[in-house]
Amino acid sequence: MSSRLRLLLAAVGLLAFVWLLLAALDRALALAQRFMGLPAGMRWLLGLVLLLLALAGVAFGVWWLRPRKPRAPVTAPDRASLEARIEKLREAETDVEELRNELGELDRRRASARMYLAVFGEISTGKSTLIAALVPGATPARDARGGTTREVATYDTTVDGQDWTVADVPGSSEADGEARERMAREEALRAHAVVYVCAGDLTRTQGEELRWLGDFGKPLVLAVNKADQWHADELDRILDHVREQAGGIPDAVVAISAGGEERFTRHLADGSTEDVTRRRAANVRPLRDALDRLLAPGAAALETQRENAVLAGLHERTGERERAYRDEEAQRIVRRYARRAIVGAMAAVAPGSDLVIQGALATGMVRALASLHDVRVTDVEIDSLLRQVRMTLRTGTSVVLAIAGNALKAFPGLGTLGGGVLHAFAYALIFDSFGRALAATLAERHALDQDDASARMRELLGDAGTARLRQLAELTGEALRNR
Ligand SMILES: Nc1nc2c(ncn2[C@@H]2O[C@H](COP(=O)(O)OP(=O)(O)OP(=O)(O)O)[C@@H](O)[C@H]2O)c(=O)[nH]1
Ligand SMILES: [Mg+2]
Repeated sequence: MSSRLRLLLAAVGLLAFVWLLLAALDRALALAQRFMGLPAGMRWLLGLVLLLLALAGVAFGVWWLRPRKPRAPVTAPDRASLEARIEKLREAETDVEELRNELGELDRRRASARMYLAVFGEISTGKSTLIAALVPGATPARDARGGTTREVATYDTTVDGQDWTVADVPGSSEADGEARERMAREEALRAHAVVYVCAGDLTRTQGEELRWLGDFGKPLVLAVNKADQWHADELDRILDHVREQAGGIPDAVVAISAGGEERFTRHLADGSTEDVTRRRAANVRPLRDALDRLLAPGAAALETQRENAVLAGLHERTGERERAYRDEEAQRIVRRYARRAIVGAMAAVAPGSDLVIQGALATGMVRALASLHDVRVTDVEIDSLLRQVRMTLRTGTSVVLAIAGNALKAFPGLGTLGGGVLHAFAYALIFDSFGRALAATLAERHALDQDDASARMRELLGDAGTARLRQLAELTGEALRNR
């Protein structure tokens, strides 16, 4: 663009701005004049309203710009309640060995009075190399291929009179590494402090992992490794960016060079070549300093956060077991009641009559499922739920009977069982759909949400996959033969 054109544009812009300014001034003056023309009472009222609006605006600004509190650390349930839950699972013959071992490890580490440090991060970021530099004398497995550290390996050492155990945990974010990643995370929870190693800008997964670690509130250092790869100004830029990405979650962000070995091919004077392995110079001083500062309170002082993190992790894992146990138990309950409904149907149903859900059985199933999920239900609630279920059935009878009819054709063995099988199968489908629907509602909402249960039931009644129909056909056949 020529300078003349630019000058012209600037002049036009300036004129437009001045014109706008004058127009705004004119408008303000006109408003002021009208304001002054108002009766005194109105003037006061309007003035008050304007003042209130201005105050509200200021208050909103202050609230918006308030300093944000850092996220509160994850809260864990107390140990006694966790132990009680684990004991309950054990009584239900669930394998809880792993959970109890974790509690044992918690105590063992507390009693040892050692400082536990976990080195955590994605594959090949240099964790094993870093430990070798940080804990002289240790020789962890190192390799240029991703995923060399398969198991949690620990190294004992003494730093300034304090006994340390450093854990080298398997690299996360590796294909097929889900179990390994879980192991890594569990080890990170067991440590007093965590060093998160990366080798450049953080990826989204790394950012998430860092946030997850940060939520436990234990000392956390983000170490940007392989600093030797960059020039000083480039490193500064990367560090700034990583700090920004980390968003204040780690207690410190440091650049280090763990060292490691590099291989290259040397060309000799006689024209031949040889492969040479050379150690890179290591510099982990900034990490050492950060750790000295963060771990200064000592293992005992950092024990509360460590215990909190372990218990929070255990709470998650126990919850998973509880859910799995409840799912299985709910299936058993539904099957038991479906079987009873089949037998009951054969005894009571006059062919051609409506499908009326058997009240006592249905009530029994609702109670059993609610009690499994620790949800209290009253008789009134159960009655109301059953009323809604009956209504759903009234409109769905033909669908259910059609499905049952098709099932009789698809599984010819059922036909040999005599009359009434159609209804028996229909009841199997009804109880199975009702039971599954209710179990899902209870598991998800921890309440007897009757609308949700009915909606799920309608869906399950109309859409019974082949596998489910086969199961129900088998159940019907079995129940009728053993009658
Ligand atoms: N340039 C450079 N390379 C490094 C540095 N530290 C480690 N490396 C190299 O990075 C590669 C991976 O190092 P490891 O220590 O095995 O990485 P890791 O994180 O333990 O890997 P996994 O156990 O597989 O997750 C090796 O080739 C190291 O030589 C460093 O400071 N600078
Ligand atoms: Mg490793």
